[in-house]
Amino acid sequence: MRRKILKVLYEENGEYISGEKLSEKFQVSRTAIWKHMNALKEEGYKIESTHKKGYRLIKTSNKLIPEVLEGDLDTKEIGKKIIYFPTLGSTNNYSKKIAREVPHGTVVISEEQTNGRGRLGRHWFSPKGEGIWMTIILKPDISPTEGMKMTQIAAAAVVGAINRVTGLKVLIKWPNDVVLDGKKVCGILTEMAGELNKMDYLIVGIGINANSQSFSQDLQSVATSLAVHKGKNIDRQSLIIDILEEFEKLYLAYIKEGNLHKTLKIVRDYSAILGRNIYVLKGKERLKAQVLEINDEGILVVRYEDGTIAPILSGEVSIR
Ligand code: BTX
Repeated sequence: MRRKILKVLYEENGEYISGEKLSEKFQVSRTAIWKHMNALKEEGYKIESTHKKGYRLIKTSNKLIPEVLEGDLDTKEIGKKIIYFPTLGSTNNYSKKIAREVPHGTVVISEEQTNGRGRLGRHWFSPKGEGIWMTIILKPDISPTEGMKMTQIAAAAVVGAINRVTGLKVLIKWPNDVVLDGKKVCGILTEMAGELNKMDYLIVGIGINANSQSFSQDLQSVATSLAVHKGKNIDRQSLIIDILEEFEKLYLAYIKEGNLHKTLKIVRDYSAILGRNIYVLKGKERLKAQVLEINDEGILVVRYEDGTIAPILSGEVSIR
């Protein structure tokens, strides 16, 4: 009910609505409404209340309102159900727990993650209200070997959306980072569950530094945010909507056509490494290579210094 009250406040467009009206609408006492308002204020929503007029939501609070997101999203499958938390360990961990019980396309979003994860057990810094920390749960009828293609679809959706919503020119550092001036603004973590030839579910975790102003010393040299480059805060709600709508377009094209053509056009156009000299990181080894192409499977093809040409299925590269 609390979120439904919030949605009503939001739809009033900054105007007051009386406690009486709300209590009639939701069939609860005015004291109950008052308690919900206090809880929402504690969550960080800026709500003004006066004795005579009632309550109003100050829209600049820049907090996510999942019901509004659901309402504004123009999609068929993705985000029809949004599960929202003020705080959570990790949206990927939580999604794994619920994936079998929720519909395909469910999105889990949290204002902060206390245990955000990157690849190989690395930590992902996810401070409260500053970023977009979300996971899309998918149940496609595809082979598990295809699963990693979702990372490419997500990366393509994210660069397009950032470009449209903020005008910033971000690039994809294959396979799972989106960078701005060489620093990470977004990381993607795709995970799967199932058997060798049958996928149970797939989860695509997307972390975007939207409005962070600073990073800890160890992240300063590798991380940046959209707000730092834009010089002002960006609207997370609009960005989430654009990403999910674009993700659905590219995802459905892939399912329908059985290929990644639409996604790969974006991935190639916005690549930070195509044609560049890079290091391929293999364990402790760092091999010099040149990127030749991202092939139709979304796999990176490189030429090593000794002339050998080889595909890289996943893993780490760094720009020389
Ligand atoms: P990755 O392994 O490629 O990158 C992790 C590395 O990135 C860290 O070791 C650190 O150096 C750096 N890093 C950590 N936090 C940040 C940050 N906020 N911005 C920039 N660089 C950072 C990338 O893994 C995949 C990250 C996925 C995160 C999403 S958030 C929603 C979902 N839930 C979850 O727990 N993870 C995913």
